[in-house]
Amino acid sequence: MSVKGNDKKLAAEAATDYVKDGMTVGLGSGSTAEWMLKRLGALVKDGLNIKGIPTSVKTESLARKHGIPLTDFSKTATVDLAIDGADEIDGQLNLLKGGGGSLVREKIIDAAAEKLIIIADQSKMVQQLGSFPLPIEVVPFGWEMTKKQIAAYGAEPKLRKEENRVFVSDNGNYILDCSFGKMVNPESLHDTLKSMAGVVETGLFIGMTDQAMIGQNGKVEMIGD
Ligand code: ABF
Repeated sequence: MSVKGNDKKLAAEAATDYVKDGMTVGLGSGSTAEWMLKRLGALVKDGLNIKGIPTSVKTESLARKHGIPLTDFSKTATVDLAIDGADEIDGQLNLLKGGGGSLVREKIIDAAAEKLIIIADQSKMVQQLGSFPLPIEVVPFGWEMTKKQIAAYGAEPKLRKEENRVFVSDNGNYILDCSFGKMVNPESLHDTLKSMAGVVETGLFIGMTDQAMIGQNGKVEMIGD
């Protein structure tokens, strides 16, 4: 395994130390979160009593594969802890997420969590968010007009495709990947974008993260309290 892969694994496993018996756990998406799912599956086999709420259909099927019991918001109103990945993390633990296309359910679950821990390797840490194109989930109806509004605000939105077909999110929506460049004020950008007709959600997660576990060269740094 490459050091990089090992760093993601180390970060993910460090975060599972915060999972306690009886918790409802928000289960993140992405390759780092997959290490978390694997570890939680092993802990469940050893008797850990938790219920997971998955942030994507893919995470749901991985969680089932690892034997993690699942629940949903019709059965619980509390998420004790969410553990999730990110594409970019700045010094204030603001995040740019959605590279995997799961940003809407991720934000619903991460926002509902009493505590949000982000897991990543050092490559995700940035001074300013925005080098990674910002994923924005939009309603398919009139997406061309939504794209036009966003373009007028200074980004070249690209409709996300997968194997030459338009990518459709777990919620039946489209995703526009928007290169705004380095963001001076990500919170204000999010607010402006969110107010546009047709925008469902942006991949900017501002002020939501309690802690980050960052793997680097075989060690894990914990940021936040
Ligand atoms: C997910 O983690 C997404 O928001 C983001 O795109 C992804 C990062 O993936 P990885 O852990 O594979 O780098 O939460």
